[in-house]
Amino acid sequence: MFEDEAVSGSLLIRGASLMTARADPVRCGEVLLSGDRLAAIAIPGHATCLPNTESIDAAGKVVTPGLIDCHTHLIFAGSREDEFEQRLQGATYQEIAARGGGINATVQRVRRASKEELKALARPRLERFLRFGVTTIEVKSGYGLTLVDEIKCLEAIAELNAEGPLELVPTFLGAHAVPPEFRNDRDGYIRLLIDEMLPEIARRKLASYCDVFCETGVFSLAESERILGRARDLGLGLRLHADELTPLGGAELAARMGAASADHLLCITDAGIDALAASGTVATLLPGTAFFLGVDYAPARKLIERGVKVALASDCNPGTCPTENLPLVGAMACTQMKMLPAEVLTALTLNAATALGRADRIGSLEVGKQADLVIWDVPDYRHLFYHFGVNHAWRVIKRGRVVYAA
Ligand code: IZC
Ligand code: ZN
Repeated sequence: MFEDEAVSGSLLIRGASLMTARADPVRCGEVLLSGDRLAAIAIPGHATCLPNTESIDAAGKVVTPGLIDCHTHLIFAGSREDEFEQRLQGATYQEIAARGGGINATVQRVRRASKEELKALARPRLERFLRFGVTTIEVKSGYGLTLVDEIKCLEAIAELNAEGPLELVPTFLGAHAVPPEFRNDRDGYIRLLIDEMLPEIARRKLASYCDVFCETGVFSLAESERILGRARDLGLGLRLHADELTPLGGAELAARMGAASADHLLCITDAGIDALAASGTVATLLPGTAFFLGVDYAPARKLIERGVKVALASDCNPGTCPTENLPLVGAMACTQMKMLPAEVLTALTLNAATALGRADRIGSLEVGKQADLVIWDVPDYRHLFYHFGVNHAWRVIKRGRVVYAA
């Protein structure tokens, strides 16, 4: 996709402010990459003498871990600007879905698309993510809703992951909606999910996680529990679209089932917050969606103050958040949810890595971790969210290689 500046060997980044996501900012440090790993950090004047070390002068710039987007619906066909306009005129997301629009409108398009077409549609989206400093991205299926079409989407994710440079984490979201052919037999669709789709997808190792859209009119709390229980028995990790539009108790369910993440939480109750605080489940907030739907934001401050680990993600999808601009989502988290810039950066890196079960390998600048990082052309990390809506990424480095240069 881009010219490699460093194919292997060592790379030294000099003179930048470092935001490690683990410790306080380092004003002027150095980062040494060796192969695909971080070999040393913040040792000015030390590593420069290593032989065969290429170096990048990043004076006056900021280095952070590569951003991680832990909630996207990247595999889709078509677009839904008609619904966007209808919502501006007063229709709600649920009303549009009830008349056959919404998720099922995208399902019709995805079923007609081939795997190659889906991959071709996804590549420019991935490239936009990369240019905004995103180096790992969770991707859900969920617009196929038949065994064949869900496998087509999950295989597209696996093949895009193999192409690189972005790392993709696959999630099976067959429980995204009840497809039209099961409108009068929703239990039949749930049995299809549990008896056929989940076992086959687990057998083929096509998904790391199973997710469910737990929402009034979509999948109930009891249905969500049945589906997630089966997924857990098959060895999949769990995530949940929880308390997005109505307070159903999804956060409590996610916590009780040991889910990696409970997502959205616009309508989370105090009991839900307590349940998340008492569990290891990450709260993944998606302020771009609240912005795009024009609804109230999730209670980020309350979650943080009660000790819940908060991640932020884009929710990139054609219905409720068509964007790849993850730093802009971070700016929304600041201005609309009063998260501080440092909290936002942690939410977009280390906490997102935790939400994807990969915090041992990615999400912070630590010796031994994978060398995924971004050099931003800003004088201070707060500019990432303060000077909002534009792209500050100057170099994006994945597994030790420069994969994007501004
Ligand atoms: O296509 O509307 N909320 N899933 C759950 C979505 C939004 C995506 C869509
Ligand atoms: Zn979603």
